[in-house]
Amino acid sequence: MDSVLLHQAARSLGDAHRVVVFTGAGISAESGVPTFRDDLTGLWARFDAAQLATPEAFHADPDLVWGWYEWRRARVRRATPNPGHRAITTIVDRAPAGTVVTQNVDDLHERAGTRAPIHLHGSLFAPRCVAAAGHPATFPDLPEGAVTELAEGGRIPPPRCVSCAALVRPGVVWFGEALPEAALTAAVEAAATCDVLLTVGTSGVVYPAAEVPRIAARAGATVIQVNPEPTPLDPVTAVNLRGTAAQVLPALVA
Ligand code: BV8
Repeated sequence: MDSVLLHQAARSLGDAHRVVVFTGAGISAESGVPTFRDDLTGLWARFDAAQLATPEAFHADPDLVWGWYEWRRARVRRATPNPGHRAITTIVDRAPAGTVVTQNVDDLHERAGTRAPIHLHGSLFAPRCVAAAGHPATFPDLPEGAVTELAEGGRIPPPRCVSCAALVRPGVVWFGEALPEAALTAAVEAAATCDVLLTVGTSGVVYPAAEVPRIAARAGATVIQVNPEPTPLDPVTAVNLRGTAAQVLPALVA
């Protein structure tokens, strides 16, 4: 890792009053949670995640899609935050005004001590009823064994909502669905008014979330990127740190 760039990024973060950290699936990769564009394994190998993460897929085969999300929930439950998550908690705690905006549906930022991250795409841990009201669904969690037996994925019938008996669905934002208005508004407001935006582990191709770092750049913020690969965010990045989250981020708070 280029020590001059690291020093430049650490200084920008240290001088900033308002800091936004924008994360994608790559921040959880070193916790063992596959990224969205990693090849899926086992039964899921024959599916494309973006095909499964749609209302149409759930409507066509609710047991398959619910099974996929239960498999992912079980994997996240077994995962632990990595040094990258913990460094992000330190970065936002040190800033006078720090905000985490995540595209991820896992709870690893929360488990690393980050308070109230903005979840643009919902959460694996907030299933809801499919009825229009979309009221939170309460239902017994599947016994851990039930999902690990399907470790490489398999059909699990979704539970029924206890208050209206409609199907329960994952509490995530699928492709073709609108993002939660309050979350998107808060993320755009934070990006438009920050001094530094640190983007970590995102391919920057899923919209409207991918607008967030671009809004910050247009508003004159310094954009710092942490990613082992080039991304479409390179042109709006002032300091490009080519490396993984768990390697680079701790060096920014050392
Ligand atoms: C909507 C929840 C309208 C579900 C997800 C404008 C232009 C083009 C297309 C569109 C557009 N507007 C809308 C669209 C369509 C679509 C879209 O963006 N398609 C893309 C694919 C072209 N968007 C939508 O459908 C959105 N809805 O616009 O609705 C509307 C409006 C009003 C009313 C009705 C409708 C909804 C999008 C949300 C989809 N849901 N997740 C689930 O998780 O199952 S998105 C999904 O992708 C995940 O949340 C994921 O986080 C997200 C983005 O991917 P990344 O996080 O970037 O992950 P990825 O795997 O791609 O990349 C990982 C990166 O990490 C890589 O760069 C890699 O190099 C790096 N990395 C790997 N290891 C590490 C690392 N980095 C650091 N350290 C490491 N160790």
